[in-house]
Amino acid sequence: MSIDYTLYGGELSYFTGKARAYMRYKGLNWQEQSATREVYKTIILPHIGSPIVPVLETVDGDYVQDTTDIIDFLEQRHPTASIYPGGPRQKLVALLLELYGDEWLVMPAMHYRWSVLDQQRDFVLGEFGAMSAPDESRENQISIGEKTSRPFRGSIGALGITDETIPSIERAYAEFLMQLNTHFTHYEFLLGSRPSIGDFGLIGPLYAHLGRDPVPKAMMQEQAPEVYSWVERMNSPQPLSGEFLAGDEVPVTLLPILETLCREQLPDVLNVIEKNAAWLTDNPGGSIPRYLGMHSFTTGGVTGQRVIHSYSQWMFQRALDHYQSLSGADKVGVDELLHTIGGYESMQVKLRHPVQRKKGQLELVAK
Ligand SMILES: N[C@@H](CCC(=O)N[C@@H](CS)C(=O)NCC(=O)O)C(=O)O
Repeated sequence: MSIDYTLYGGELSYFTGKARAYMRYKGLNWQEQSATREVYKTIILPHIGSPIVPVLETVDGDYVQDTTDIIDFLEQRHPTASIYPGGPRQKLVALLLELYGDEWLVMPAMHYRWSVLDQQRDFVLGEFGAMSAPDESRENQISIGEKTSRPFRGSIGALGITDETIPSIERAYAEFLMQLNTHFTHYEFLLGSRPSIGDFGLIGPLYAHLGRDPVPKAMMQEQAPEVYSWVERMNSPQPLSGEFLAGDEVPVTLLPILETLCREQLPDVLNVIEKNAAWLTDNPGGSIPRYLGMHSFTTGGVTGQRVIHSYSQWMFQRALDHYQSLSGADKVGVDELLHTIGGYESMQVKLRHPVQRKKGQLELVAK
């Protein structure tokens, strides 16, 4: 029997974990292939133009890059058991938590992979080497991983992970783990017994890095065993099963996490939007560089500098478009939630320059 989809990625990759969990939940006819040097050279670079994973290939020879686009492409083809809740509150929460997993939890994920490398060196470097060269000996994989992981290792300062911010990143992550652990003592997934796009956003950081690399995995198992069980559920789901909570309910156990998201991440995203708009005003019709210099951010009460990731606007726009399409009782219900979690003001932003992705490039353009 031919395979409908191939996902090129790796067990160690943040975003491959997100797409993989989704494809398993949908019960698709698919396979995963390691993004070896050969795959980068013959498939990823020619079709995507940049060395990035994961990439989805269809049996018809279509290629999709970016987990959000991969998921939406597959959702259209396989709509049964949609991972987008129908209720306006739940849908907003799911989209915001996808944004949080994709763009904010990258800090603890990269910190607990690279700042503690001395305690998990052979595992982490060996995994990089195993993805590029699965047939090499472990010893050779470690030395290959030493080279191929350099761009990732070298990026942590730009992500805001420095001696000054590390204690606050650790504090914020410990608090998040505890809050999520409380949530998962009551619920199977974020919004009931069915995983939503929010669950798939969170599994990115919480599997490959924080739930698999030895140091943070031990921490999760010890401090947040219910979160660890959720990671296992996400990786071996009962396909197409479960329901979202009735009555568009947002569990109170998610509120503290959403409050942190609104307080810490949304100011960062709003500043990205300003920077993107200024760039587009100066460069009409241009493709916004992926990184636009550095800006301040605050986590765990401490302020640092991190890269301005232009892409964050595109992710946030998904939540914003949903919110700004609401009216009547739906809007009233969502506004009540936004006031509770401190996100109301941020969601009133008017975009001077909405952005979109263009096939064949990673840089965003004006819509
Ligand atoms: N937003 C993208 C990001 C993909 C991504 O950042 N992949 C990492 C590995 S997990 C990578 O290949 N990064 C290289 C790069 O960003 O150039 C997605 O959802 O797929």
